[in-house]
Amino acid sequence: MRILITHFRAAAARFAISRSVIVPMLIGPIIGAMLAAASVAAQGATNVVTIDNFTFTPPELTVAVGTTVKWVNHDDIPHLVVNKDKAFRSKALDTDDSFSYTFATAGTFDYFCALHPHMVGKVIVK
Ligand SMILES: [Cu+2]
Repeated sequence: MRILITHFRAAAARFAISRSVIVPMLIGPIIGAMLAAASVAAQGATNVVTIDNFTFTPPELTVAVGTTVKWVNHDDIPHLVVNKDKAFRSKALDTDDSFSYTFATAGTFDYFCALHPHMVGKVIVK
């Protein structure tokens, strides 16, 4: 009987050790995934160009190659986002419509609104 209890205690001790190793192994990737999701969200927030009162804000945005930029129209009239060199062109964006473009190559991308050509902006991709 004594041998049995000793054996049980040893097994319990092993279980405690293995649990202290396994739990961080399971939680680590979960926390990592949460941090990765948070950093993607933060990056997304900085890559939005808003259209308000016939103005692109920010008028000039610098991003890394591979970044997606999203334009959101907050005006109550339509606007377009058209690259001067025809790399991208949105459809007419109604209120709260958005247009996204992923910049795969470095360069300076000047753009304007096809309906209101005095509205201009620029994305610099490095
Ligand atoms: Cu416009």
